[in-house]
Amino acid sequence: MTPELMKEIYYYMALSRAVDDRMWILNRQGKAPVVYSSNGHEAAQVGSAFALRRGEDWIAPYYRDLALVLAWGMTPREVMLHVLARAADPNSGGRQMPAHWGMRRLHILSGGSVVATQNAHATGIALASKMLKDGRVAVAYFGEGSTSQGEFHEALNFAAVWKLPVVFFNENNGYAISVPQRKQMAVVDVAAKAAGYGIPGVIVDGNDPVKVWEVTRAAAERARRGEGPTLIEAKTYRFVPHSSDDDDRAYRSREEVMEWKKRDPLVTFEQRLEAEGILSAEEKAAMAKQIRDLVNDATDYAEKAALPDPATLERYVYAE
Ligand SMILES: Cc1ncc(C[n+]2csc(CCOP(=O)(O)OP(=O)(O)O)c2C)c(N)n1
Ligand SMILES: [Mg+2]
Repeated sequence: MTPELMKEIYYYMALSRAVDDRMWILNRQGKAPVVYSSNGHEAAQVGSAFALRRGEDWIAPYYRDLALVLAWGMTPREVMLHVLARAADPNSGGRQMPAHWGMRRLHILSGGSVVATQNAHATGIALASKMLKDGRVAVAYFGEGSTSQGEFHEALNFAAVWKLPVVFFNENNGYAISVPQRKQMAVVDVAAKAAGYGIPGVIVDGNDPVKVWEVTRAAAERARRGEGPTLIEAKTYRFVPHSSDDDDRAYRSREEVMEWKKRDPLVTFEQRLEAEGILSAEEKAAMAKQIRDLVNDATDYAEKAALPDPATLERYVYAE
């Protein structure tokens, strides 16, 4: 990976953390109804995004994927319009629940709230790509808890049999809201589930964006060669509660959170870039200022934007 790409990945990780932090403030101010955070998952999401053809391939994200959609090309303004449910929200015109990402322009598939369904959707898109021979790869993102759902298994099986150009990207943070992984499944690694479908299952340190980039690139290349899907398991951790409606003190110790915090991907990657002479103090400061300005601009822009007109309430619900 070139130093330029490392810096770009770092930039998007830092941008996401800053947008994320602002979303929580807006929530606590009573302005954003509910917040789902990618805080802690940035390396997995941004590292994988840059291994794909951003805006050209298809992604089927889930609610945890703020850093992913930012790295994919959604602007902070567009994110904030969604977070504050404004009429101009390009994801859904302020109609979907927050963190339900979807943009036709960027090939981000609109998802449902039912976890794991995006695996089946991405598999369907990959089947279309195979029929159209358009060379695109579809990537589904999902938590480890959702791999207990039927759609996960149906999607892997179908995609494997048909050798579809799809990548199943698991962000394993060890919890499904309050349920720890050991109560969710009897295997230690989600990647082990790939064997049941005859496809490769790859485990990667989800807090290292370079390693994530490498395995995602390999999986995308394999998919484009027509050799079929790969299941990637990026092991990571979320540092904040499941959502702004959750209190994680009820189910995990502060000691455990602090232990993982030592491996905060944003901090460790920054330290690495500095140690390797890739990111200077001046560049870091300039980036921080650029990000601060962008987040402030996006917040002001979205706060001033109009809410959806109540007269349009039934639009997209009933045929017109
Ligand atoms: C089929 C289904 N069951 C339950 C829920 C409620 N729910 C929303 S998120 C979530 C936890 C999912 O955990 P995981 O897949 O590990 O993702 P994470 O939030 O940890 O990234 C649950 C149970 C749902 N949306 N869909
Ligand atoms: Mg989880």
